[in-house]
Amino acid sequence: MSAVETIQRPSIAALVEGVLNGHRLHLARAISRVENQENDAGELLAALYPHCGRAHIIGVTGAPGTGKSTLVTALAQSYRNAGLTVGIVAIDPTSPFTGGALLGDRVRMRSLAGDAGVFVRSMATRGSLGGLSKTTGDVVTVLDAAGFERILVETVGVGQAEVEIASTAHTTLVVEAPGLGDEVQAIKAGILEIADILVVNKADRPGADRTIRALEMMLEIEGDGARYVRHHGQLLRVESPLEGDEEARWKVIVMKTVATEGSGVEALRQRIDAHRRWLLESGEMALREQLRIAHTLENILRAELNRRIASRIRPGNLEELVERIRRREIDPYSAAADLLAHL
Ligand SMILES: Nc1nc2c(ncn2[C@@H]2O[C@H](COP(=O)(O)OP(=O)(O)OP(=O)(O)O)[C@@H](O)[C@H]2O)c(=O)[nH]1
Ligand SMILES: [Mg+2]
Repeated sequence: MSAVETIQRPSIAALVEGVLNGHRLHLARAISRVENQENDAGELLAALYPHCGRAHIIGVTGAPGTGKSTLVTALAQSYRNAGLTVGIVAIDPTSPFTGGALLGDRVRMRSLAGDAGVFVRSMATRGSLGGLSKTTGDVVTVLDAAGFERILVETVGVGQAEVEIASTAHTTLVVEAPGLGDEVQAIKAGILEIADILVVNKADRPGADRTIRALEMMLEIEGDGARYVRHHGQLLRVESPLEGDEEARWKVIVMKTVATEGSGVEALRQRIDAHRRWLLESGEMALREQLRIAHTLENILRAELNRRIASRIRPGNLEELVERIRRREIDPYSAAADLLAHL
């Protein structure tokens, strides 16, 4: 490798050292390598992983246009004022054909530009079908290793993948806004149950109080104890130590914000911090960590299996197999078993 190539493409060791020492260029490159799923991304992540586990990860999800990016920016500023460093990962749902929202997010987040205590990364969802959850988790791993104390992950709560990402955070905010129709979007999308904190943003808009009342009513109907429903991954089932303990459980409440003006944001940050303290004191943090780890492991296994299966199927072979199944010469179950047997 020539000297120029070495500069353009630092070794894993150099990248790891750069990330751990907070060099932004190395951090950006490490994230790119992870995001593009380059061959040595696994090696890079393995080297960074032992330095992880210090960040508090906050998922922010909700219907399109509820003000998530604005709120994330305002929360980041609030954390900066409190002396904490912040990493931001925004999953950009922009269709591959337009590419517009990325710029919008960047413009809004410009107020944080030039601050060494903040790192913002927008991720395109295109090309990562099925792997979005893994890639996001990997980018969070890099930011965690780099020492960011709070990591905010913005996803649009529309699909299973986005909901999954949000629900693997330590604290999950579900953002709602008035004026998006009569229905409460979070209820419609079925994402209410992943919320640790419900936020009604755009509280300056007409109908805000009605939205708040609707959510509070939902919380009452949903009743107590429902907070534990999500505590099972596919590989792991965990039981909350607080199951059935009314007094000790976390109370989901509805909070009001006007993200554009920053009002209510300070109180929201304090509520997030209260949730973090509750997680630590109640023993729930260990539980969420178990789930996060199980989730990570599942994602890695799935990605690796996919890679191996793809490498077993030579171009043209799949078509041939499909054709044989179509002619009823073989069934898809036996065909899959055959392919897997060769792994
Ligand atoms: N009136 C009012 N407008 C707001 C508030 N928060 C955000 N907005 C505006 O709402 C629009 C959407 O805000 P974003 O922060 O991009 O919303 P988002 O949820 O991130 O949008 P997507 O990522 O596209 O789903 C922007 O024009 C914001 O300026 C608020 O509290 N009040
Ligand atoms: Mg956004």
